[in-house]
Amino acid sequence: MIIARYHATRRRWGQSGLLALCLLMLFAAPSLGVEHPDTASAPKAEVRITGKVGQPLVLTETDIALLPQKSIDVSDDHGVHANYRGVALASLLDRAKAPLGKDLRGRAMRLYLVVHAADGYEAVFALPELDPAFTDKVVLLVNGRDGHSLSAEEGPFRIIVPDEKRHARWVRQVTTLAIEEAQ
Ligand SMILES: Nc1nc2c(c(=O)[nH]1)N[C@H]1C(S)=C(S)[C@@H](COP(=O)(O)O)O[C@H]1N2
Ligand SMILES: [Mo]
Repeated sequence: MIIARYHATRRRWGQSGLLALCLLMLFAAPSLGVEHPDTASAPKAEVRITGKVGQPLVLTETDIALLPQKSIDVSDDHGVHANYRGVALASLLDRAKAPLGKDLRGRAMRLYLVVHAADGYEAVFALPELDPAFTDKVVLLVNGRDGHSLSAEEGPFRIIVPDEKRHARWVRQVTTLAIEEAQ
């Protein structure tokens, strides 16, 4: 008698457990999926360093936060004051083992950096423009403006070239830093 009731209870629980699982799969699973429609269209907060470097990297905002942080006051392309926060491009290239300092000579002088953006925009820097052994000017990869993350149009990452009169190399929506070699 007791055993029969036990089996009945177990069966009931077994059935409702199965029902709960089906409902979970039906309603919860799509939102647990890897590619949620909202996040799939948003640009990924990571930067790739590829090409002729010793150590190609994919860096997240967390990785970048571990590098020495710099902040700079500039006027944007509309004459509006902005305080940008980020890291020197040189420290990113150094982490990816690009030739800098004493190693930036000989064949390495044919190397250049192509900054790629999500909209297909590209801009080039020669490595000596970025290397503290060559220049005191600091080109930055920033992910903060006036204490906030960058807007979707501007970020998540942007290049800032503080002393450049035109802003054509202030690349928005940076996705990849590629080291290429002149032929
Ligand atoms: N990804 C991307 N970055 C870009 C551009 C672009 O078309 N795409 N235009 C550049 C030019 S020519 C200028 S003058 C500045 C303008 O900066 P703003 O969009 O913040 O005003 O962005 C630069 N960065
Ligand atoms: Mo421009």
